[in-house]
Amino acid sequence: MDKIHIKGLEIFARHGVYPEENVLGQKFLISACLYTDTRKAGLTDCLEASINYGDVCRKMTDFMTKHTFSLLERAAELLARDLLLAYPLLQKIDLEIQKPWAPVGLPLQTVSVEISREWHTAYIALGSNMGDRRAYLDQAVASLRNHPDCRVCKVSDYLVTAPYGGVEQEDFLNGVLELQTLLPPAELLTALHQIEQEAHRERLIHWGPRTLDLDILLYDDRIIDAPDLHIPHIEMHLRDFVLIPLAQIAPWVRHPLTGQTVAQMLSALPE
Ligand code: PH2
Ligand code: MG
Ligand code: MG
Repeated sequence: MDKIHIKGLEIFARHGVYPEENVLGQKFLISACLYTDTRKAGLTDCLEASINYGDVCRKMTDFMTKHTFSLLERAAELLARDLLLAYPLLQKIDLEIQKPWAPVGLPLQTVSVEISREWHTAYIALGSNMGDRRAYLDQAVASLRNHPDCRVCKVSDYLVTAPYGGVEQEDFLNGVLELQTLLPPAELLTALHQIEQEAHRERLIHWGPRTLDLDILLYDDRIIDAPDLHIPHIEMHLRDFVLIPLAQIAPWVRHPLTGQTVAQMLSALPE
């Protein structure tokens, strides 16, 4: 992707672990690489088609002087997030904050923290087979829409499906949504669990009846096998109640392990 660089923006601010640092303040230097598609601005010469780096510098300066944090890590984390939320054309940022006068009592050139943060694309499966199923799914979509670090891009139609997996239970209402998120996978999972809790989800029977089930199907093209989180969802390619709604909103998306598109996985399902 194209990049806009800002190097060595000087800001006098009050971040630090030592109380003197919070009172006296010191110099900070910010460098950033802003990842954005500059093609349209390149063709039209219109500032509105790009990210105004002057504006970004002012925003960084305001942010750094308005707050006082102990850690450079904290300043970098929150500043990166602030910028990713403020500029719709900003896809990713590499951000470095230097503290050249760090009071460590030894002669150093500078210390710094550098981080990379970006918008990720995730597909989430929604299911309910207890109570007002539609209201539970709608509430889940609304909760994700209200989450500050998530943007819901597309929501499939909901469909009634027979229970899969052998447990005798009521029919499900299922759907899938596409999300842009700043949350890493484990934090996204925690956010989904919290929304399930708000729907009074109880984990009684494995694969049993539930008010609300939210599963991460895909997260960019990442492959994750942690004890409590498998991405892609291990059975997504076998489940019509996942593939039918997913094919409605993202038929061309590929399974990162098999390379098959959603449309191909759906047509490979037995009748
Ligand atoms: N979820 C399960 C088990 N079986 N069957 C249908 N039709 N829909 C589901 O969402 C579903 C299921 C475990 O998550
Ligand atoms: Mg599930
Ligand atoms: Mg689940």
